Amino acid sequence: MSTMKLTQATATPVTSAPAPTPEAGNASSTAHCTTHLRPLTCAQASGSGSALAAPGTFKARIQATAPVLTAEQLATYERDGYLVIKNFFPKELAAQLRQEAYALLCGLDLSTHPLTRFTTSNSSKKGLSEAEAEAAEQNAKEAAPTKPQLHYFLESAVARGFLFEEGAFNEAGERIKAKELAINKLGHALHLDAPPFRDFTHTDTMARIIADLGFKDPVVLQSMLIFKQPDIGGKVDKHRDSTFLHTKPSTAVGFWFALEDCKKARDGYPGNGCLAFVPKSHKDGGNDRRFRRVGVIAESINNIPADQRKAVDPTALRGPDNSHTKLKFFGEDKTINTYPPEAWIEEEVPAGSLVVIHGDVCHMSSPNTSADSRYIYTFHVFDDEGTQYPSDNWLQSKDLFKHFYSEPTP
Ligand SMILES: O=C(O)CCC(=O)C(=O)O
Repeated sequence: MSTMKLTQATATPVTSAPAPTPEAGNASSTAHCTTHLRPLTCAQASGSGSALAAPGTFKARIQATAPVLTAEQLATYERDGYLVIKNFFPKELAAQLRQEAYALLCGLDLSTHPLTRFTTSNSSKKGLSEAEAEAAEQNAKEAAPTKPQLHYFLESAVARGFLFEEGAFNEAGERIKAKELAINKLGHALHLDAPPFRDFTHTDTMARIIADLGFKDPVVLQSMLIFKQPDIGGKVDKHRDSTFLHTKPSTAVGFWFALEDCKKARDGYPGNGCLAFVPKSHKDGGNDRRFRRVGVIAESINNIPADQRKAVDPTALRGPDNSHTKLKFFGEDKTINTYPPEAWIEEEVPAGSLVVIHGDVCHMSSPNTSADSRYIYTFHVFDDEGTQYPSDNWLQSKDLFKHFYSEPTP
């Protein structure tokens, strides 16, 4: 069994939070990572305080709360495969969570990091000349993660995984951005190991929304902070979440929260990386593509009784043995590349917005070449009732796939 040490957020309550300013070109500097934070109370989000600390099953909890989503919102989600709720939570809370996220970046210890990068760029060889295909293959080989980098990524299911932006490195492979401006995303267990994000995930309001969407026994699979760093924020290629979080039947849903304004390109401003969707594509039935483990396959979480999924010691969370695991794409998404550019609807949203994303809807986000960041927090759930979670999905965790509200905070 292999694990990574988790470190708790060390936010010092002080009064002011200076805006993060880059120290361009000085990659080793942490001079700007001096943000002090006010303590965060997510009670503002729902009036419920730390929801995980409250005992009671999901079913019992939602009985006491009224539906949050209107019939119209549910109809929009059913029709389009996504739902935008602008101003869902207070801007002040978005700003506080943004500070917490920044503090986590500042806490990154680079001394043991294998510099794993995150990229979704697809170099399909279709339509390329032989020379271009060869070059694409060579690039893919060079970009392929080393074994420690892959291991770090797999372990991020149960730990804090900081994944770098491609653009944070020069051609010689040297890091050219300060660490707090170099990380693409942080995942995938913030909903349990980072208290502000844990509380924000497990509010009564979120439980109710998840119930409104028809969930009977929701399980939080993963959570992420995506930073879309200024100038170098990588695009997220066209995809459907069911490629990565495959379940039978397909029940994965993403909840995506804007911690900053997400702005389209206009009047010379290049945009900071809005989400774009193909409405109704969740019903096109075109996706057989899956990102799967090969080699050692994890034990299916469906075979692990819920009461045994609990982490006794949250600093020693268990994942499977990832030491010989490889990851590969299988199958094809037959329709995602057939949608013309005008079918992709870009969604500009202010900080404090929630976007609900069906696991089968085609979506993407553009690169960020602006001077602004674009921080978001997101988590994904699937319905454990009547749903199989395959043991060869990339994301495996024996301890972290907890049932929403199933147990008190450790
Ligand atoms: O935030 C982004 O840029 C992309 C998010 C996304 O694609 C997802 O959460 O599935």
